[in-house]
Amino acid sequence: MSGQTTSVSAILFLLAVSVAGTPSTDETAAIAWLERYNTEAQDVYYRRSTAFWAYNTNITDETQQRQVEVSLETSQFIKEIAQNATALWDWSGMSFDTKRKFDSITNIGSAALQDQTKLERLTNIQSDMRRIYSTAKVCETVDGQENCMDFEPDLTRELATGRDYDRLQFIWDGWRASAGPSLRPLYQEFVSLSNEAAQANGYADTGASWRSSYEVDTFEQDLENIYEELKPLYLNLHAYVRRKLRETYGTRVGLTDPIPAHLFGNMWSQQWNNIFDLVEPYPNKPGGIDVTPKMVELNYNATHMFRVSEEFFTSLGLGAMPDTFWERSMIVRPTDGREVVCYASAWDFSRDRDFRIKQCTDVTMEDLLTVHHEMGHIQYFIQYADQPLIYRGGANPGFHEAVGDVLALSVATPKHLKQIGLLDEVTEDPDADINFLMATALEKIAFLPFGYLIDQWRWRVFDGTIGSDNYNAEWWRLRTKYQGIKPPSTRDETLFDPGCKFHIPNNTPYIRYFVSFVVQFQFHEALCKEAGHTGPLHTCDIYRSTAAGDKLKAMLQMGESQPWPDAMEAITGQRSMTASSLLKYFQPLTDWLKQKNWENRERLGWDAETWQDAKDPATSFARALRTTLPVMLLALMAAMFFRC
Ligand code: BJ2
Ligand code: ZN
Repeated sequence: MSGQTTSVSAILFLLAVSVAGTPSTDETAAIAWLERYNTEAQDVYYRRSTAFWAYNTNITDETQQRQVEVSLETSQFIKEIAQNATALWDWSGMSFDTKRKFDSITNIGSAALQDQTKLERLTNIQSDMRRIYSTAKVCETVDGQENCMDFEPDLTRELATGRDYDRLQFIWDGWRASAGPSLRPLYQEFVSLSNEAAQANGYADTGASWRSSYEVDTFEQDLENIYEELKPLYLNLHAYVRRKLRETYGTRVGLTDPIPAHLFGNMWSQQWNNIFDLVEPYPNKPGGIDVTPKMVELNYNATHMFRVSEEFFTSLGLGAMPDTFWERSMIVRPTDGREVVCYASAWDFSRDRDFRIKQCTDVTMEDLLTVHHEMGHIQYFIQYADQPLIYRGGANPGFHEAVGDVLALSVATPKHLKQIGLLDEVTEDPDADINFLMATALEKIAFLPFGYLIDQWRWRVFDGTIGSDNYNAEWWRLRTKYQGIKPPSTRDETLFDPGCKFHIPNNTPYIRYFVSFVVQFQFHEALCKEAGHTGPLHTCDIYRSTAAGDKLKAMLQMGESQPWPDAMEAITGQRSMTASSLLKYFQPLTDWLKQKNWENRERLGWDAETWQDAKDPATSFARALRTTLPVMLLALMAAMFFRC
């Protein structure tokens, strides 16, 4: 069925129930109309997913063109449905459920752009941004030959394993020089068009429209409160890691300064697990397990990693992957020279239980955890597949992000790794526990300020507080303020460092990950209780607990049909987001870090100005004046005194 036919048929069925121009209040008829919508929309979204998938797994001019065409057809469909819904139905007095459905289909995203040329431009910009990011490479000349490195796996591996300051900086700078500058003008134009669409939808700007998915007026303040609660733990981790990095890299890491951003084993310093070897609390004890060598030794491959993850889900009584998942997913980077969007993602095609993952899987523990993350999305898709299309989504976007991570918290415990053959022995030892918690903190606690700041930047870009002449400066102000890191080289406004993080050119909201990193510990604690776990929270493994599985399933099956506090209550008994489970999980490490930092007389935090002073001529002049002025005055007074 062509897109054109789809939208024409949509209009026809809508007109067929129209009542003399007055919106109807007949709820039974409205429900039948919504059901019809559901069937038609599934087809439309399936076509769209198919075209997007074709592009993401084979970036060419043709697949890009096709993706843009189908996107525009879909927007047309969405717009017509919303217009007709409003013309045909007055749902203000209908039930909660019907109202919720109508509210959802009349909130139409970028399709709200009235001007077709602008909509087409917006769609094209989004494709171009994805393409620029996904095909960017860092090239160097080796023995007279040009060698170009892809982000995955080349740059990722170099950053994860490299320990040479200058080489790491070469990779870090190279990536930003390659992807950033050409994204900048596109992003600027994107912001303006995207805001126009959001405003046509009744929101102040795109950021406001994103925040509305959380259905809480106090959302920003709630997050800020949670962030403040978690900050002391981050500051303690940061100070401890900073001292350890100084032991490795010498005075280039200042003990009261922000840390150079390229030293964390990750392109964005967002998770620091790859430098565990540099910061391990008890190097002669076990606990901080990286099972990568064991995976290699056991000849793991991508399929095996996905099967291990699937088996965890089925052990809880949750769903296995359908055959088509295995047949249609792309779980390794193609070797036939195709350019693909490698960044791991999970896809719901909206029909026929067609769910897929696209991941350029590397045989590492880090990727094993990412496999679980993506499989968590698929499990959510499976569980809410019987909901109407409108309700197939996470209770809020952060819930969707949390599912796979919750399981991964169990998978990464020494007890579990031993059970699945990835670890030879488990030692009961408090020092090993601290090693384990440190490894987990490098992944979970290090992430918190990063997860928080990305959309602080974007929300302010969308509401105009951050203008395009300040994109990079404000990005680094936030990176320094929250993460306590600084760039290893001078940045300016010809560069566009935010664009070098996938979710910016891909236009994926990011606060969902911050929410996820908080709520996943609430879910973990609740499921551990259900599984009858006793002992410290960080030792819990819910493997094979169908009681925990049932609890999780009940929440997943709700999809987006209820406001998220109801879903939260179904699984935890609480109705709000709280940092308490996370803090409980890390309590032993928090105590240890505080003690360690006290012994080292550590100054927590950093001077936020440090790197900016060094590069900004205005502030360096002011600083120079501040330090030299008193000396000059003294000299002047002395000279006058001796003359007299
Ligand atoms: C590795 C992971 C995303 C994810 C991908 C890419 C962007 C959206 C999807 C969506 C899912 C959905 C990712 C993991 C934790 C931190 C963050 C990061 N990839 N996406 N289709 N992560 O969330 O799975 O798959 O249904 O909305 O980006 O920064 O790496
Ligand atoms: Zn995700």
